[in-house]
Amino acid sequence: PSAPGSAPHTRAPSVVLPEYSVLPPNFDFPESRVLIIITGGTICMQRSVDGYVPATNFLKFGLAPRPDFNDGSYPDPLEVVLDNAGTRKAVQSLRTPASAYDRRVRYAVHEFETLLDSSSIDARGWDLIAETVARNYRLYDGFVVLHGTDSLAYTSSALSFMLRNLGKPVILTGSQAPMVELQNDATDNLLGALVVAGHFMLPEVCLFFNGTLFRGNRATKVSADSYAAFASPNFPPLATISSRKTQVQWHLIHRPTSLAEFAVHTKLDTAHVACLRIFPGIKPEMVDAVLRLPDLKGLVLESFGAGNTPGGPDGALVRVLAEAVARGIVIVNITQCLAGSVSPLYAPATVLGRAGVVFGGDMTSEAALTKLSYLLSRDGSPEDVARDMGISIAGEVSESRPTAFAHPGLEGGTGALTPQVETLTALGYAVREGDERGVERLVKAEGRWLLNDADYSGNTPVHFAATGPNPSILRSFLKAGASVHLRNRGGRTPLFLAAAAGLVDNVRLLREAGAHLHGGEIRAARSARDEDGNRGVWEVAGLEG
Ligand code: ASN
Repeated sequence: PSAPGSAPHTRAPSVVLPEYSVLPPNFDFPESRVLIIITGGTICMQRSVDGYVPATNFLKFGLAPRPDFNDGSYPDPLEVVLDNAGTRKAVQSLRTPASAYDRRVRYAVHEFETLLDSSSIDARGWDLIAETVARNYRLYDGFVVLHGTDSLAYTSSALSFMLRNLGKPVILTGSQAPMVELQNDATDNLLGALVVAGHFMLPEVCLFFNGTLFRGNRATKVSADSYAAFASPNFPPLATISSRKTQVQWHLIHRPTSLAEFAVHTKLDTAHVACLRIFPGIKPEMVDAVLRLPDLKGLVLESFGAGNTPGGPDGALVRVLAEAVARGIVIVNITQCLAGSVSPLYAPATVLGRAGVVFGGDMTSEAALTKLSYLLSRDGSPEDVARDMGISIAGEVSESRPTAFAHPGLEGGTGALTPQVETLTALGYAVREGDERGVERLVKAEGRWLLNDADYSGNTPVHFAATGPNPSILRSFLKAGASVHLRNRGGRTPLFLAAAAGLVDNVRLLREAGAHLHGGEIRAARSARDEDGNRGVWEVAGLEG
């Protein structure tokens, strides 16, 4: 026994540390497929004796050596469709490491044959981008376009009109400093664009720069050298990035609300339009000379403030403009201010309106010019073009009507509870019962969030309706702008589920709205067709891939 007062000699109890095991490098995170289309621009430039020039093979020199763009798994090649004949080529693809949303982006690259400084892009270049998106539309979940910053806002505006009934994200980006420079903005811009295109089913042409996602036809270049090169003064950003998360403003997202398949409109008429900035003392003869250019069909007039031009004692300038309108030239009045709108607030603008000059609202110069080129390239009278200039096609001009639906999506992280879960469950029940009134009530109550929201299995209301008994419920969801491209956790789209359930009316409706079987689904669809008795339904669902 130890002597009283003396403590027995003991060893300090050992602390048991929990054992952590890191995820193996080949851990099976879900992945999205993105095609990067490279047109040129500073982002892919290298130094030459003449200054920066675009360099080919960006995947090899710019992306493969960087761990943030290449997790080292070198996955199987991805296919890219290259030409009008649909020739497919298997190209090396790379994977990003898992994102904050536990998802990897697997991407392939398609480079323009001639890489451009974007100051040299034209309508033919826009066609090449649009056609590449169209040919590869079914193979990828989203698209990133690398482009110089100089004319980036023109291209993003033009594409927003050319890509009709777009259901998937097309994200344009570039940089002020090339990727190969030690300090650059290229890495963050491209990574941000890839994450947006690979994670969020935004059916818009967007411009991503310096941590901010802009609507493509609302953006404008505001700095020749700052990393904050773009702004969208008349429309809030669609998303921003903070603490590794992308905060999407789903209520601002523009969605196609007609049931129509994705289609491309090419050959914008940039040859017969001009843009003219009013300045104090501008001579009416000067404006007249521009308006008498051979074959001129449209003019964007950058006026003062809320749409005003110099009056002059005899109103000569207004007369010159009115005469041009009478000759069939469409003149669009926009403000040369960075923000705000033209309106008949002051007499000079009102007089212009009376002379037949179209109010361009709060459109940017880039949006006005490309929209005019787009409208002039369709068959229509000057009156049709003038009327349509004032109507929003792709969210380029503010109208009082708000967007109907939004999508809280992944903000809470994968699997996170959203406040709408209970409503979503109730909605799923009403859809399965074919209860149209019940559905309407629920959507009205939570409309802004509900239609593109997903339950624990990743099923959206469109998934429910695709397998539901009432096609008119499905139709109402599609007309309200719900996406047909969202895949559930099993990788299935609403179209696949409808075909598997043999519901041919639902299949037809979904196809009408631009749905198609996604890459991985096609093999499963083929074997289902060969096994079950519903062969016809699978053919309607489209197995051509
Ligand atoms: N001149 C370059 C271009 O637009 C400018 C840039 O990308 N930062 O191609």
